[in-house]
Amino acid sequence: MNTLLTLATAQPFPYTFNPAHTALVVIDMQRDFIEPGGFGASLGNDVTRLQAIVPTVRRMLDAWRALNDGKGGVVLHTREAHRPDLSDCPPAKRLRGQPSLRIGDVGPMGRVLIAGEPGAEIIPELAPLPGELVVDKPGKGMFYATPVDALLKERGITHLLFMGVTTEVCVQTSMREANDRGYECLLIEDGTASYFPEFKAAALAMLTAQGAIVGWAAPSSAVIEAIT
Ligand code: TIU
Repeated sequence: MNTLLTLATAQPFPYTFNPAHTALVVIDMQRDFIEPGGFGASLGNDVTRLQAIVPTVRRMLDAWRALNDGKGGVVLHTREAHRPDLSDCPPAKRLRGQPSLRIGDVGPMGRVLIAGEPGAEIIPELAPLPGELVVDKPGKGMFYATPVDALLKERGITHLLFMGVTTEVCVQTSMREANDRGYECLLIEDGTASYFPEFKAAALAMLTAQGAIVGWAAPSSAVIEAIT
């Protein structure tokens, strides 16, 4: 689909994008954040709040994958995952606080937040399809120490639609990094979740304030209606 579309109800004002130059970004929908026994739970969080968005994320993904007669639009999945030798995990990150399991420790889903371990995989319901981009990132933002900017530029991407977890940590950081690099960003508000609902609400408000200082927000239904 190579045409300009406008989401008239986007906040804080209408958002215009061309699906041919837009990537759907799915941040860190990994077992380690969404299932019991992973990194999110080890930090003391209730993971059920994150499970609630899975059907919505899947519906949005299915609609995006149906673009271009089923060939799909550009999809980027990120994973927060470190190398097995932890050379890309600063001690400041690993040693912070008193989690029940630290990054690299062996938990019920293998070594916590380590690339290749079961817990670091994207949940099966949202598994990437062949041809979709999958990038491991050592930080909260998807541009830090990753090839994401080059991968998007090679594909002519100028606009990003964000989903994933958690809203105020990896999603917000990635959206801010993208905004600073000149991408026009929209957060799909029912396709993102936080362990803290008040933080999700605050993140949505601060990203879209001051005339879309970081970007826009809209529900998945508006995006799906526009592209189908
Ligand atoms: N703890 C928390 O809310 N989030 C993270 O540690 N990583 C992501 O958001 N992916």
